[in-house]
Amino acid sequence: MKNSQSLFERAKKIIPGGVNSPVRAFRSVGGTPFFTAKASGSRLTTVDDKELIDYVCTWGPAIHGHDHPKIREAISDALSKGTSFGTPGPAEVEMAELIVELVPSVEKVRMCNSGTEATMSAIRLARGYTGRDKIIKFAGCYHGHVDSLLVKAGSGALTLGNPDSAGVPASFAAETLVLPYNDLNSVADTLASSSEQVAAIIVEPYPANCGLILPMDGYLEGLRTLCSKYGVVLIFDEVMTGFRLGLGGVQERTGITPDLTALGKIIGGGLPVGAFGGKVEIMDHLSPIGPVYQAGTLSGNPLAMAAGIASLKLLKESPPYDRLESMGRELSSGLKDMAQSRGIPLQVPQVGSMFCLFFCENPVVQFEDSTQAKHENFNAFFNACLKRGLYLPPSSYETCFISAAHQKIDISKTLEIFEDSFSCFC
Ligand code: KE4
Repeated sequence: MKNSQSLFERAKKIIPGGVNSPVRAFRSVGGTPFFTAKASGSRLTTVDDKELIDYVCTWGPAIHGHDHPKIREAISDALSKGTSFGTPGPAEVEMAELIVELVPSVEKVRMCNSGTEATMSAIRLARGYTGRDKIIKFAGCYHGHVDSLLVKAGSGALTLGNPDSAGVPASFAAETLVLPYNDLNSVADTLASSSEQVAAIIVEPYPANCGLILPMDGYLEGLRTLCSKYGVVLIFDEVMTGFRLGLGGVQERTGITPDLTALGKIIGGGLPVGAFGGKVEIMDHLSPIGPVYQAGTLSGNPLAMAAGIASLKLLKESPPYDRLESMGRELSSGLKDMAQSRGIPLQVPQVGSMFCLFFCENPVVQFEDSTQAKHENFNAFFNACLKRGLYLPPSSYETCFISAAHQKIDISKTLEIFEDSFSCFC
């Protein structure tokens, strides 16, 4: 009989932890992870035949909800012509033109197969372009499982208590300087003393892998000014926020233009994808025209391109961002009111279709603040919601996503379940 428990027992025998990505194991929230049988719109259906309202949206890609007919049709059409060519194909040109058109910083772009590849390649490119070795990242930010970026990382690394992963040589980690987010002085001091060694600053402009943290006024502008002053490449990791918070992501919302941008998730329409792009003078350092090597068997895969192009065209044709913002505000203010009326300390930072729950008294402006939140309260609330048919990300260091497939009925049902789930604190 196929149910989550039996599947998980089988999986644990042959897949480390029973999962192909650690955060899926529910290690921090407890219990057995459910296995998904199918997904459609705003809902997941588990192999135990339980329907859940989904606020993970496969960690971001499903901005249109699951199994959107236009995306399914695009994949099916591409499939009829083959699955992979290993040569240039027309869909790669169309995808690149869309990204260049929509993302302010991108003059040229290279496709790859994951957000990790995108950030890894952007870092290597910045090092090759500047001839410098060190990079600056921010505590709690997660940029995929790149050796040089698994230093004080967020997301699953933080969730499972290994923000500095084993297996990363000290010599590699030594090239990564970790500073606190939202603290411009620390960046200014570091660059004043060692800018000639620093190739790049990589930042999630709105960190969403240690919960959701928003920049203080002037912070991102300050990073831009400092990078320009010292010739340091500013990399915005918009793997999560790209096309999620607007067609041009955070860089369009803020008017701050990085030198390079990493993308992923939404641009693949649910299929494996990544991309990095930026200024021509930097991008032209990439092989085959430049000295920085980067490659991929399945980069620009025709099925992923078809799904991604359909996803981006849907966003262009009818941008869902105002409705996503309104649903985000409704859920975050509902949660805050429910907690306040019960005297439960809760912060619910929200922007667009992204929000998270920090069970703590004060607003979270830095990673350290997020570690002070009561994670046991999040875990209890997560499980109370799940029991009632609501799937939040299984870690207080992740961020919830709303899709354009969420309807009023989902939002009102969600608020009902939130209300009822607070009983877990009684
Ligand atoms: P992937 O290699 O997982 O496609 O992308 C890595 C990545 C890079 N940059 C940012 C800002 C990211 O959020 C991610 C991946 N996000 C996590 C969720 N927080 C993916 C989920 C998982 O690891 O299973």
